[in-house]
Amino acid sequence: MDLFEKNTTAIQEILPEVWLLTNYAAQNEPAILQGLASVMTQAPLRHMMTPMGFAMSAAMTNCGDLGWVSDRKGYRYNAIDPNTNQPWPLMPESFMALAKQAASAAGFNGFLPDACLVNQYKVGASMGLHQDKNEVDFNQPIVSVSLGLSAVFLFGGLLRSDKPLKVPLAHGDVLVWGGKTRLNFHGILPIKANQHSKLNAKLEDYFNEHRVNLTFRKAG
Ligand code: MD3
Ligand code: FE
Repeated sequence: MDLFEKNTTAIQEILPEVWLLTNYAAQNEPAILQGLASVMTQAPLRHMMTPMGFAMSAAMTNCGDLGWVSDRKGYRYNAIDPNTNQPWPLMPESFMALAKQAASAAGFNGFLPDACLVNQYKVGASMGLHQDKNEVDFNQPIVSVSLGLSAVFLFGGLLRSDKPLKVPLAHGDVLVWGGKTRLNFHGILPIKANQHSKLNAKLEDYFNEHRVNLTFRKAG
Protein backbone atom coordinates (compact mmCIF):
# COMPACT_ATOMS: atom_id res chain seq x y z
CA MET A 1 0.00 0.00 0.00
CA ASP A 2 1.33 3.42 -0.91
CA LEU A 3 0.82 5.51 2.18
CA PHE A 4 1.63 8.77 0.42
CA GLU A 5 -1.05 11.02 -1.00
CA LYS A 6 1.32 12.63 -3.47
CA ASN A 7 4.71 11.58 -4.72
CA THR A 8 6.18 14.99 -5.37
CA THR A 9 9.33 15.97 -3.56
CA ALA A 10 10.91 19.40 -3.38
CA ILE A 11 14.25 20.48 -1.99
CA GLN A 12 14.67 23.88 -0.33
CA GLU A 13 17.48 25.40 1.71
CA ILE A 14 15.20 26.76 4.45
CA LEU A 15 18.11 28.24 6.42
CA PRO A 16 21.82 28.46 5.71
CA GLU A 17 23.02 24.84 5.48
CA VAL A 18 19.63 23.38 6.42
CA TRP A 19 17.83 21.58 3.60
CA LEU A 20 14.22 20.44 3.72
CA LEU A 21 13.43 17.61 1.32
CA THR A 22 9.64 17.51 1.33
CA ASN A 23 8.14 14.02 1.12
CA TYR A 24 11.55 12.64 0.13
CA ALA A 25 11.02 9.31 1.91
CA ALA A 26 8.06 8.52 -0.35
CA GLN A 27 10.33 7.03 -2.99
CA ASN A 28 11.07 3.96 -0.91
CA GLU A 29 8.40 4.01 1.77
CA PRO A 30 7.46 0.30 1.91
CA ALA A 31 11.10 -0.75 2.40
CA ILE A 32 11.66 1.96 5.04
CA LEU A 33 8.62 0.83 7.05
CA GLN A 34 9.69 -2.81 6.75
CA GLY A 35 13.19 -1.93 7.96
CA LEU A 36 11.76 0.03 10.87
CA ALA A 37 9.59 -2.90 11.97
CA SER A 38 12.59 -5.22 11.82
CA VAL A 39 14.78 -2.86 13.88
CA MET A 40 12.08 -2.37 16.55
CA THR A 41 11.66 -6.15 16.85
CA GLN A 42 15.39 -6.78 17.29
CA ALA A 43 16.00 -3.83 19.62
CA PRO A 44 12.74 -2.89 21.34
CA LEU A 45 11.93 0.76 21.98
CA ARG A 46 12.62 1.94 25.52
CA HIS A 47 12.47 5.15 27.54
CA MET A 48 16.05 5.97 28.40
CA MET A 49 16.95 7.74 31.63
CA THR A 50 18.50 11.19 31.58
CA PRO A 51 21.61 11.73 33.72
CA MET A 52 19.27 13.55 36.12
CA GLY A 53 17.18 10.40 36.51
CA PHE A 54 14.10 11.35 34.48
CA ALA A 55 12.67 9.03 31.81
CA MET A 56 12.75 10.68 28.37
CA SER A 57 9.30 11.20 26.86
CA ALA A 58 10.33 9.84 23.45
CA ALA A 59 10.99 6.09 23.32
CA MET A 60 14.21 5.18 21.54
CA THR A 61 16.17 2.47 19.84
CA ASN A 62 19.04 2.39 17.33
CA CYS A 63 20.48 0.53 14.40
CA GLY A 64 23.91 0.59 12.82
CA ASP A 65 27.39 0.13 14.30
CA LEU A 66 26.78 2.69 17.04
CA GLY A 67 23.70 3.53 19.09
CA TRP A 68 23.04 6.65 21.15
CA VAL A 69 22.32 5.84 24.78
CA SER A 70 21.50 7.83 27.89
CA ASP A 71 21.53 6.72 31.51
CA ARG A 72 22.60 7.99 34.93
CA LYS A 73 26.21 7.99 33.68
CA GLY A 74 25.47 10.40 30.83
CA TYR A 75 24.99 10.49 27.04
CA ARG A 76 27.23 8.51 24.70
CA TYR A 77 27.40 6.14 21.74
CA ASN A 78 27.68 2.42 22.37
CA ALA A 79 28.16 -0.55 20.01
CA ILE A 80 26.10 -2.77 22.34
CA ASP A 81 22.41 -2.35 23.18
CA PRO A 82 22.39 -2.25 27.00
CA ASN A 83 18.88 -3.80 27.07
CA THR A 84 19.65 -6.87 24.94
CA ASN A 85 23.44 -7.00 25.50
CA GLN A 86 23.68 -7.58 21.73
CA PRO A 87 25.07 -5.35 18.99
CA TRP A 88 22.44 -2.96 17.62
CA PRO A 89 20.57 -4.30 14.56
CA LEU A 90 22.30 -3.78 11.22
CA MET A 91 21.25 -0.60 9.49
CA PRO A 92 18.69 -1.72 6.88
CA GLU A 93 19.85 -1.22 3.30
CA SER A 94 16.80 0.97 2.64
CA PHE A 95 17.79 3.28 5.53
CA MET A 96 21.37 3.58 4.33
CA ALA A 97 20.27 4.29 0.75
CA LEU A 98 17.79 6.98 1.82
CA ALA A 99 20.31 8.72 4.10
CA LYS A 100 23.04 8.73 1.44
CA GLN A 101 20.71 9.96 -1.30
CA ALA A 102 19.27 12.73 0.87
CA ALA A 103 22.75 13.89 1.90
CA SER A 104 23.88 13.91 -1.74
CA ALA A 105 20.79 15.86 -2.79
CA ALA A 106 21.82 18.53 -0.27
CA GLY A 107 25.40 18.54 -1.55
CA PHE A 108 27.05 16.17 0.95
CA ASN A 109 28.54 13.42 -1.17
CA GLY A 110 30.19 10.50 0.60
CA PHE A 111 28.05 10.59 3.77
CA LEU A 112 28.43 7.18 5.40
CA PRO A 113 26.31 7.02 8.57
CA ASP A 114 27.29 4.52 11.25
CA ALA A 115 24.41 5.36 13.62
CA CYS A 116 20.65 5.66 13.21
CA LEU A 117 18.69 6.77 16.27
CA VAL A 118 14.98 5.93 16.18
CA ASN A 119 12.82 8.31 18.26
CA GLN A 120 9.18 7.38 18.80
CA TYR A 121 6.83 10.10 20.02
CA LYS A 122 3.29 9.47 21.21
CA VAL A 123 0.82 12.36 21.43
CA GLY A 124 2.13 14.68 24.16
CA ALA A 125 5.75 13.56 23.89
CA SER A 126 8.38 16.21 23.20
CA MET A 127 12.11 16.83 23.14
CA GLY A 128 13.46 19.85 24.96
CA LEU A 129 16.02 22.21 23.44
CA HIS A 130 19.43 20.56 23.36
CA GLN A 131 22.64 20.32 21.37
CA ASP A 132 24.00 17.12 19.81
CA LYS A 133 27.60 16.93 20.99
CA ASN A 134 28.38 13.23 21.32
CA GLU A 135 29.65 12.76 17.76
CA VAL A 136 33.35 12.83 16.88
CA ASP A 137 33.27 15.01 13.73
CA PHE A 138 30.91 18.00 13.76
CA ASN A 139 31.62 18.63 10.06
CA GLN A 140 29.57 15.57 9.11
CA PRO A 141 25.97 16.29 8.18
CA ILE A 142 22.93 14.85 9.97
CA VAL A 143 19.97 13.42 8.08
CA SER A 144 16.58 13.30 9.82
CA VAL A 145 13.51 11.46 8.47
CA SER A 146 10.02 12.17 9.84
CA LEU A 147 7.30 9.51 9.73
CA GLY A 148 3.73 9.44 11.03
CA LEU A 149 2.21 12.31 12.99
CA SER A 150 3.35 15.81 12.15
CA ALA A 151 5.60 17.77 14.49
CA VAL A 152 6.89 21.27 15.02
CA PHE A 153 10.66 21.28 15.02
CA LEU A 154 12.34 24.04 17.01
CA PHE A 155 15.51 25.33 15.49
CA GLY A 156 17.46 27.65 17.73
CA GLY A 157 20.89 29.21 17.64
CA LEU A 158 24.15 28.53 19.40
CA LEU A 159 22.77 29.87 22.69
CA ARG A 160 19.91 28.19 24.53
CA SER A 161 18.36 31.65 24.89
CA ASP A 162 18.26 32.29 21.10
CA LYS A 163 14.62 32.39 20.02
CA PRO A 164 13.97 29.23 18.00
CA LEU A 165 12.38 29.14 14.57
CA LYS A 166 9.43 26.74 14.16
CA VAL A 167 9.61 24.31 11.25
CA PRO A 168 6.58 22.07 10.62
CA LEU A 169 7.55 18.51 9.67
CA ALA A 170 5.19 16.00 8.06
CA HIS A 171 5.31 12.33 7.21
CA GLY A 172 8.03 11.65 4.68
CA ASP A 173 9.91 14.92 5.15
CA VAL A 174 13.69 14.71 5.34
CA LEU A 175 15.99 17.37 6.81
CA VAL A 176 19.71 17.59 6.12
CA TRP A 177 21.83 19.68 8.46
CA GLY A 178 25.21 20.86 7.32
CA GLY A 179 28.35 21.94 9.07
CA LYS A 180 27.65 25.36 10.54
CA THR A 181 24.28 24.55 12.14
CA ARG A 182 25.48 21.28 13.60
CA LEU A 183 25.77 22.62 17.14
CA ASN A 184 22.60 24.70 17.16
CA PHE A 185 20.04 24.10 19.90
CA HIS A 186 16.98 22.23 18.66
CA GLY A 187 13.95 20.35 19.94
CA ILE A 188 10.45 19.08 19.21
CA LEU A 189 7.25 20.70 20.58
CA PRO A 190 4.78 18.33 22.27
CA ILE A 191 3.15 16.23 19.52
CA LYS A 192 -0.52 17.08 19.02
CA ALA A 193 -3.32 14.75 18.02
CA ASN A 194 -5.50 15.71 15.06
CA GLN A 195 -2.64 17.09 13.06
CA HIS A 196 -3.55 14.55 10.43
CA SER A 197 -3.16 15.80 6.93
CA LYS A 198 -5.04 14.08 4.12
CA LEU A 199 -1.90 12.05 3.81
CA ASN A 200 -2.24 10.67 7.30
CA ALA A 201 -5.83 9.54 6.74
CA LYS A 202 -4.47 6.60 4.82
CA LEU A 203 -1.77 5.69 7.31
CA GLU A 204 -1.89 2.55 9.28
CA ASP A 205 -3.16 2.84 12.85
CA TYR A 206 0.35 2.93 14.26
CA PHE A 207 1.31 6.06 12.37
CA ASN A 208 -1.95 7.75 13.32
CA GLU A 209 -0.80 7.61 16.94
CA HIS A 210 2.95 8.09 16.70
CA ARG A 211 5.64 10.18 15.17
CA VAL A 212 8.86 8.32 14.39
CA ASN A 213 12.07 10.16 13.60
CA LEU A 214 15.13 8.48 12.13
CA THR A 215 18.32 10.45 12.75
CA PHE A 216 21.35 9.35 10.73
CA ARG A 217 24.78 10.33 11.92
CA LYS A 218 28.42 9.56 11.41
CA ALA A 219 29.01 9.26 15.13
CA GLY A 220 32.37 7.50 15.37
C1 MD3 B 1 19.82 20.22 14.16
N1 MD3 B 1 15.77 14.48 17.38
O1 MD3 B 1 17.52 12.80 18.53
S1 MD3 B 1 15.95 15.26 14.42
C2 MD3 B 1 17.82 14.01 18.54
O2 MD3 B 1 12.82 14.86 15.57
C3 MD3 B 1 16.87 14.98 17.96
O3 MD3 B 1 13.45 13.37 16.98
C4 MD3 B 1 14.75 15.32 16.83
O4 MD3 B 1 17.10 16.13 18.06
C5 MD3 B 1 13.59 14.45 16.42
O5 MD3 B 1 18.88 14.44 18.99
C6 MD3 B 1 15.23 16.15 15.73
C7 MD3 B 1 16.74 16.56 13.54
C8 MD3 B 1 18.04 17.05 14.06
C9 MD3 B 1 18.96 16.22 14.61
C10 MD3 B 1 20.19 16.73 14.98
C11 MD3 B 1 20.48 18.07 14.83
C12 MD3 B 1 18.32 18.36 13.93
C13 MD3 B 1 19.53 18.88 14.30
C14 MD3 B 1 21.74 18.62 15.17
C15 MD3 B 1 21.99 19.93 15.00
C16 MD3 B 1 21.03 20.75 14.49
FE1 FE C 1 19.15 16.40 18.73
